[in-house]
Formats: sequence, structure tokens, C-alpha cells
Amino acid sequence: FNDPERDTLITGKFPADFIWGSATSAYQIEGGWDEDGKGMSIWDTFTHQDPPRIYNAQNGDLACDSYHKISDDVAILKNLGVSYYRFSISWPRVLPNGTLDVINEAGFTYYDNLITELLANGIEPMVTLYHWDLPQTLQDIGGWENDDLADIFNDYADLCFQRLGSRVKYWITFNEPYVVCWLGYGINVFAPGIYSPGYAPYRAAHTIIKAHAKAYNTYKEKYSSWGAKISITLSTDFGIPENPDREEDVAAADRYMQFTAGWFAHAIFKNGDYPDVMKWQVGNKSEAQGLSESRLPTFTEEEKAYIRGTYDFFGLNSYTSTVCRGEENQGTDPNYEGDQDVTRYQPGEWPTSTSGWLKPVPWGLRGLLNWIKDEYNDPDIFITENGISTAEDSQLDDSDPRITFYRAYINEVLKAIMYDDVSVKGYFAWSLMDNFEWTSGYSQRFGLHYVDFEDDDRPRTAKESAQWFKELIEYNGFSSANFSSQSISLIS
Ligand code: GBH
Repeated sequence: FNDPERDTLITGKFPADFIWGSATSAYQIEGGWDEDGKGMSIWDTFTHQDPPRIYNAQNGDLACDSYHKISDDVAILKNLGVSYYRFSISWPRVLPNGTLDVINEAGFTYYDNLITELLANGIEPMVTLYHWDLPQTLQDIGGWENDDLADIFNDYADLCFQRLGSRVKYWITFNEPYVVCWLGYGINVFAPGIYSPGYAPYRAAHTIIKAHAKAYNTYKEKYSSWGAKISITLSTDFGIPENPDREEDVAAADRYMQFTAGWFAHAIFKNGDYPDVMKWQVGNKSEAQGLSESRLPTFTEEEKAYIRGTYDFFGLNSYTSTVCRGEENQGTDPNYEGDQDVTRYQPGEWPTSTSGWLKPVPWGLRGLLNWIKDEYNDPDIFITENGISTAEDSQLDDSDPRITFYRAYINEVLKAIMYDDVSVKGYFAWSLMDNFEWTSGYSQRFGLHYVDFEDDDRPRTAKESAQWFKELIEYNGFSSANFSSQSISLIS
């Protein structure tokens, strides 16, 4: 993305109706893993494994104890001045077996109370139905590889709409299905810990896309009088061609985007089907591997018609970028990454962070927003996550890198709105508070608020970045005052 102003911070305001929020997810904050009738999720199973799979054998059993701390959580949101809070529902907390046979009322009471407290403080909920914590009972029947999960998810979604929907204006079906499918079913990095790099991710994605479409249509058929917007949150790094003058690299960057964002977005935001380049690549590789059919499943015409257009906005999580070189994969084993014929890396000169994968590239976010606008016909976009980690021993002074990161990234969002006319409608900082960072446990702190994990009470304390974000929200944009605590430059 060729941006002549990419080294410059600009001043300016966001549109008056721009939504500012902060985000969390159930397993990462709630704790209460076996309380009041909650069922087991695949992350309970995964974190309790022996030998341990998580940094220092940590888990989310207590996490930030948000299950018991509604008023603390709402108080820090209120202090931030956000108008929205994005949180997720723990499916096994409300349906311990995953299905409608047992409804755990205590689970709904928790979310009911949370929403009541939010609204009483002038904060609207944005609710994610699936942020990775599948009921274990559903994994036992194959998880997302089992086609039945589309209907079972739809039942769960329907129940959540019915119980909570009169007070929710934004629903998100799935958070980052790419991560679920590839890290969970492809390479055994995340729960459920399946290693099947050439097959299971495609099968899981197929079910998830159908599940999303069902839940979307259920909302529109049964609950549209409540008028919420409903969609999906997708994640991708921004793929940058290694050499923008080399046609193979430009094509490779596009293939990477189609295999990550497009894997889900093409069907939902375009025509009900996978990107042509995915069908071509996976089909050809499958044939070369002597398989009788493509490893990429197909949708029926009826399914395509049902899936396309099942969105009211584009939910985007993005943190970093990646450089792509077009290069034929020489491996012969079925593999989703090999299927792409893309060699990827993050250049050594990019700034680093506590999370090895997260190299701050602010201008990449503007490039990505433009890519989405062009690719999917200018949808409304909500950035549902963006942020940076600091080390386990970091405390309240997080101006470098967190303020520097937010300033540079959010400034790129402003440029995308002001200069490129991208329809960005809201921005959610990840995260409201330090929490359980999946396999990294509590060693990577993403919070605007510090959580003391040594203290049983899990007290929350505002970091410097929380104050900075609050001032940004108050002004609804950048005045020169937002630049005053400039430290090292991420913008290079
Ligand atoms: C988001 O994923 C999640 O939605 C959120 O829950 C999470 O806390 C947040 O980001 C910060 O990570 O362990 O080296 O194999 C962002 C995409 C995908 C980035 C998994 C980290 C693991 C890399 N994440 N990836 S590694």
C-alpha cells in the first residue's frame, strides 16, 4: 500500500457517531470455570492437560474473576468513557452440554446482570457468541468438523437472541474463525489441539460458515423487530507483496488475503462461495496428491443463496502485517499453508513486541481497511480488536509501546476515513484489562487496565494508556495534545 503520508500523524476528528469501545472474551476473563452448573469447554480441557500446554501450566480457572466482578468491570469501562463493551458469551456456561437439553439459568443470570449494569452506566453491549470456548460435549462428537454443529450452534444463538436480544444492538457470531480452524484443527496450537493441516481446517470452516449463516437468518426471521446488527469478526494480517513490481508477489499477497479473510468473507460478503483462487489452488494440489476430490468442500446452490449477504457490517480484528513472496510450495503433503504457494515473513527491521507474532505496522491497518473496502463493496467496518502486549512484569507506565501503538494505529484509521472514504464505524481496543492470553497464559499483558494476578481479588488499575484512550474518546479524535507523550517512533 503506497501511502505518501505514512510517516505523518494527522490531527482531526472522527465522525460524530463513531463508536469507541473495548473488548474481552469469556474464557480469557471470566474464571468460574466449574461454577453454578457451567459445563466444560475445550479450553478447560486444553489448559488442564498433563503435560501442560500453556505457559507455566496456567489456565483460565479464575482468570480476572469477571464472573464475580461485574461492577468492577463496568466501573473501569465507565472510567474509560467508552460507549460500547464487546464481550463474549461462554456457550457451556449457558448450555452445559452445548445443546438445549439443559439450560443453565445461572449462566444467563450472569449475562443479564452484566447487560443491566452496562446499560445503567450508559454502555451498550456488543456480544460475541463464539470466542473459541466450545462445549467439550460438542468436541466429543467431532467439534466443527461435524456438520451437525451448524444446527446446534443455531439453537444456541437463537436462545441467546431470545433471552438477551431485547437489549443488544450488535451481535457477532464468530470471532476469528481462521484462528479456530488453522490453530485449532490444523496445527495443534490451540484447543481442541487437532493436527490435520490439509483436511480438518477446511471441514471446520465449512461448518462454521453454515452456522454463521443460520444464526444470521434466524435473527432476521425471528427477532428483526429488535433491530440489532449482526455479523462475523474476521482476522487477518495485511499481506504486503515483497516486491510490489513483481507480479508473482502481488498475486501471492492477494492469495494470502483470500486464504485468510476471503476463506470466510468471500461467501458471506460476496457470492456464497469460496474465492476462485482457493478453489483453484486446493483443487489442483488435491489432484496432484492423487485425491479423487478437492480437500476444499463445496456448497450446494441452495446453501450459497442462503449464505451470501449474511452480514450487516464487517468485524475486523487486526494487529500486524506480513510480507508475501510468490513461490511454489514444493511440499507434497496436504497442507492449508502449502496450498497457498506463498512464502511469508516479517522483516527483521520491523519493530517488535512482547508477542513474537505482533510486529507493529500501523500503515498496514490502513492498507487492510482499503483492501476490505475494495474487495467487499464498501461495507461498514467495525475494528473489533486492535492492541499490543507488554511483558509479564510490565506495570502502569505503558506509554511505550502501548500509547505509541494506539496513537499510530488509530491515526491510520482516521486517515482511512478522511482520505480514503473507508466506512469505519467503530474501534474496540483489545483489551479492557490484562487477561489469559491463550497459550501464553498471563505472560503477555494486552490490557488498558492492569490486573494483579498475584492477588486473589484480581484488582484492576488504569494504566497510562487508559488515560490516553479516554482523552482520545473525549475529543473524538486527535488534537496536538494527543501527540504530547510521543516516545519512540513505530512509524517507519
Ligand atoms: C486475537 O487473536 C484474539 O481474538 C484474542 O482473543 C487475543 O487475546 C488477541 O488476539 C491477542 O492475541 O502462539 O505464536 O502461534 C489474534 C490472532 C492468532 C494472534 C494466534 C496470535 C498465535 C501465534 N492471534 N496467534 S503463536
